[in-house]
Amino acid sequence: MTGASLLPAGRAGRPVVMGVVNVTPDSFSDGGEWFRPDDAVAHGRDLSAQGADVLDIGGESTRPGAERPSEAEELRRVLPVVEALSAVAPVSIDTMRASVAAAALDAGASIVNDVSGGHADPEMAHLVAERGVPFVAMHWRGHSKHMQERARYDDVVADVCRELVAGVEMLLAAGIAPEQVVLDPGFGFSKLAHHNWELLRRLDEVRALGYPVLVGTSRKKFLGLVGREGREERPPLDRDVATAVTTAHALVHGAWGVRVHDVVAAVDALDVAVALTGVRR
Ligand code: PMM
Repeated sequence: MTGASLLPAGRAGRPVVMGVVNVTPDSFSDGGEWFRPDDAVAHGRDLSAQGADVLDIGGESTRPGAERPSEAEELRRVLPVVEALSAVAPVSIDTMRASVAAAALDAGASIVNDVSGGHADPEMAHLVAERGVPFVAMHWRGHSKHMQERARYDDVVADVCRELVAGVEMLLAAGIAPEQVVLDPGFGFSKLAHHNWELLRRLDEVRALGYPVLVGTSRKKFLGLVGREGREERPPLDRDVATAVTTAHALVHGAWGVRVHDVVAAVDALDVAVALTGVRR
């Protein structure tokens, strides 16, 4: 049986702009900046006022090598922020734990964003099916501690697409409705710089799987390496211009949404891309 998709739409012909609210001490680009709940809530309000259509709240850093917080600690970080920001904008909960997703949905979140695509916690797909909410399923090959050892592909786009399709089959078998599924190729997760570029270049092949696609390139390492041969990589906070270029590219290649830290830059880039190309969502 199919029903209506509960996925939000972007404004003014833009894809959905998902603003990142990391309630973590150790995320790679903004770790610690919004760790206090009041700061995270104020930041989310700012992102919403700047044009974010969804606020993506996470309490676990997924930077390469990161240690996982306990479940209790993750809940402590995200719940007050989810509760406060759900009154401001639609909220997605960025978690790999079904228990955290359940508590966040109870607190007002309306989308689950799981960087493991339901693979890290066997309860996740059942929970999402039961709640009937949209689910962002990202391409994933293992927890952050070891993920970069798994960045080996024959053809990164074909391999990622095949693994995404296998993941969707598992989600649908658990009872998730296909119209609630969003796919994400997982930029930077078990990917080297050239893998990320190839996935961006061939985003149409990910689109061709028939599901809405979320692009999460914001401030990632490969954007800090570009044009820096022989010099240090650009630090995360200096990657927003590069991110904006990939954001415009995501629109032109049919992405449903972009997950970004700098919402002002993303909205600007999308408006320019719409005006320039005539492509709208
Ligand atoms: N990247 C991060 C965290 N969550 N979720 C999705 N769906 N896609 C991503 O690419 C993604 C994500 C890591 O970035 P951050 O530490 O800056 O939040």
